[in-house]
Amino acid sequence: MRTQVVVIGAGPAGLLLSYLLRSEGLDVVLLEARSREYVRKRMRAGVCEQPTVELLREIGLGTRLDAEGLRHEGFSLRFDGSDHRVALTELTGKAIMVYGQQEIVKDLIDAHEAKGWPIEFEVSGVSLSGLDTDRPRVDYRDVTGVSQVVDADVVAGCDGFHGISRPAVPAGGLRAFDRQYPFAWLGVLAQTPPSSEELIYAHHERGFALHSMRSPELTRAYLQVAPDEKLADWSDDRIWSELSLRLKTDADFSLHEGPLLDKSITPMRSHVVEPMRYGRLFLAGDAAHIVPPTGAKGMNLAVADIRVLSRALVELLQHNSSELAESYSDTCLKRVWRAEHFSWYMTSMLHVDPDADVFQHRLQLSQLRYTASSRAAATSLAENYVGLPFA
Ligand code: FAS
Ligand code: PHB
Repeated sequence: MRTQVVVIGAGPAGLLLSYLLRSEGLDVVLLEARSREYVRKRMRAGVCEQPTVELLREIGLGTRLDAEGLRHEGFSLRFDGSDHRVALTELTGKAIMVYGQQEIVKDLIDAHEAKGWPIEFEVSGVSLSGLDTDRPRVDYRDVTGVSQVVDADVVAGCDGFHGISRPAVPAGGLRAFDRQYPFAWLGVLAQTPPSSEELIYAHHERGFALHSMRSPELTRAYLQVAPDEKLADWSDDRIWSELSLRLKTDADFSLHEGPLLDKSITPMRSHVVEPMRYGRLFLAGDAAHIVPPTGAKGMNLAVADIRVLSRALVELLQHNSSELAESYSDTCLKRVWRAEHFSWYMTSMLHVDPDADVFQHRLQLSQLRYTASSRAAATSLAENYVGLPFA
């Protein structure tokens, strides 16, 4: 088989890249290891930056997002027993949209199917070769188990942190930067109306807690837990009790409990590879970088990468101009490192570090109190949170 671009992975990055390239008339093969149903149901990110929302609207994928998404103009930092609102829209003129990542994935899959653009689900044995030539090759087995070979002009590694693309780069081809945090997030989806109209990021001596939502009927919440925490040790009652303790304020706040529909534990790490390219392999999204989810940047960074990569590949493959492809990695890494710092900053300010001393704890509280009392500090946080303008 011969194509222009093989995209590995049908998460937000791979689906968006395939959609943008095919919209420009390029030939694409999109390979996904998991089933269509699994991909459509996988719950992850919840917050869309304004640039992400604007891009999805521009390409005709904003209808359901605007109908079902929840526009938010602020969120609360909860510490010292009270709420301190970060007035995002008043400070920046922008807003976020709470619209689950799995909804964006569904919209992108539906858009592919409406246009007859195939997605090969349930592939296996994907392997890459010839990445340092102008004719890279992708071997895989399709859903029926039949071996396939694709000769391409370019391979896009959109297969997430645990994919095969980044490891396909020979030793010395990439430099990795990594930081693992001494905690994880236990996340739940609950069939109960949110207990607050806006997100609450709570700093508490027992650990961080986040109150979010997916709809007027569904609450999404997270608890900081130990990195080796076992889900089996967390009954529904224990989860609600801990959330209630950590979200407690001096004001009247009552947590609406309800049946838990989903529970998961996500490790926390920061990771970046440089460059985000090796020959004809371009890495995007979690395949190239990971951020702790405290800053709600993961999925939004993937979208930003793809906006750059799609333009670069159209220029390269339709107009034989390699300038944007040559600058792809440098262009993306500027935004990546800004998001890495912001995510580290939000994580460090809000989580209890089990190895921290009293001095570090006092610094953390001082940062929170300064952010809550200084318009300049709050504006800096807000402009990063709503999403800095695309390059
Ligand atoms: P993804 O990991 O989403 O997609 C990669 C795709 O490649 C997957 O569908 C996978 O099945 C496929 N794949 C892997 N190997 C393959 C192979 N060999 N062949 C073919 N396909 C292959 N971000 C936030 O902003 N907020 C959050 O709350 C948040 N929570 C998260 C919770 C979890 C458990 C995880 C893992 C991540 C979370 N993130 C969050 C980050 C997340 O949203 C990512 O940033 C986002 O999914 C990145 O999208 P992709 O780069 O497309 O990678
Ligand atoms: C979510 O709703 O899943 C969510 C919101 C904000 C974050 C992380 C996750 O920072």
